[in-house]
Amino acid sequence: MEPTADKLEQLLIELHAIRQSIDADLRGYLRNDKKLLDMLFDSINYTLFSGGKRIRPLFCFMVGDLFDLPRHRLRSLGCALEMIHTASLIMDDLPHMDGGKIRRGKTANHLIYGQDVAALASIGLLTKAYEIVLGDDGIPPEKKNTIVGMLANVVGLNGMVGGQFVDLKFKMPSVDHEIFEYIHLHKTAALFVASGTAAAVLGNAAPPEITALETYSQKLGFAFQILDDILDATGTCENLGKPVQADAGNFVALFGLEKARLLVQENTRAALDAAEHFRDKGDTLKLLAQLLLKRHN
Ligand code: GRG
Repeated sequence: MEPTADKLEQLLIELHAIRQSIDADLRGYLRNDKKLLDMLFDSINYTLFSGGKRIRPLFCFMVGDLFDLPRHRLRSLGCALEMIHTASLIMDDLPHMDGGKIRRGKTANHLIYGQDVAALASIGLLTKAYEIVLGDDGIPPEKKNTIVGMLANVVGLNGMVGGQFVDLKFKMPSVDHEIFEYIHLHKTAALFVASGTAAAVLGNAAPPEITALETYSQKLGFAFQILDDILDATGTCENLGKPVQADAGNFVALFGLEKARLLVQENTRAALDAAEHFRDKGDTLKLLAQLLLKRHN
């Protein structure tokens, strides 16, 4: 199904408004009242407000809508997801990790603030994510435990840290399809899954609804990362905000453009099918999937 231009336009306008409120909330959570820490906060804010698309909190809000959850109930969770994502980008760019020099068209954090400060900014931001969910009086205690557990799990050994480890330590030619899938599912798709399922927990979703959201977000997250690899191999530096073909372990380099495009299609189709579970209410999820896969950066 091709969405109408009208519907996409409407969603874009809505996403823009949500993005502005997320930014305002993030600024509120990251107010610094200690002069001594100015440089650390500058480093955090530099990357946190450098033009991220805010996809994870946006997705979390879309899921909240499925369960008629008022947006303010998702404020801490949405911001926590963006903090985790930003922490991972700052760490990923460090020289002993992926060694990125440019992120979103701007000089990488550590090249401005130093590796020591960037590492602390990443850990500080990551910890803040747990803190703000734990400190949210609007979330019942038993749900807080579940959600913070989900966030810790997605970051930890069986999540992004594990995915990054495999990405760093298994290089061509030993990377097969299975290893590649592990990396993408853990580095990227897992945070999409946590964004959808944690919002669903807050919305008192039933187990089959959580399962449908898990499938939707995992397939979408996987397609999103493969598309990232396609853009990396075929896009322009201007569009991407980073040098093209930077990653030697890029899916396109390993398996070719045709296979990569096919995988994006297959996984998007599977995400759209999973959204069917929500009938008419799932239409926004379908639109979001189609929007994300039309992106050029
Ligand atoms: C400190 C949380 C934490 C993890 C440590 C460094 C690391 C382990 C993991 C790296 C994970 C990583 C950088 C995955 C890439 C995910 C990805 C596709 C990023 C681009 O997402 P977009 O397009 O970015 O949403 P914007 O710029 O819009 O925010």
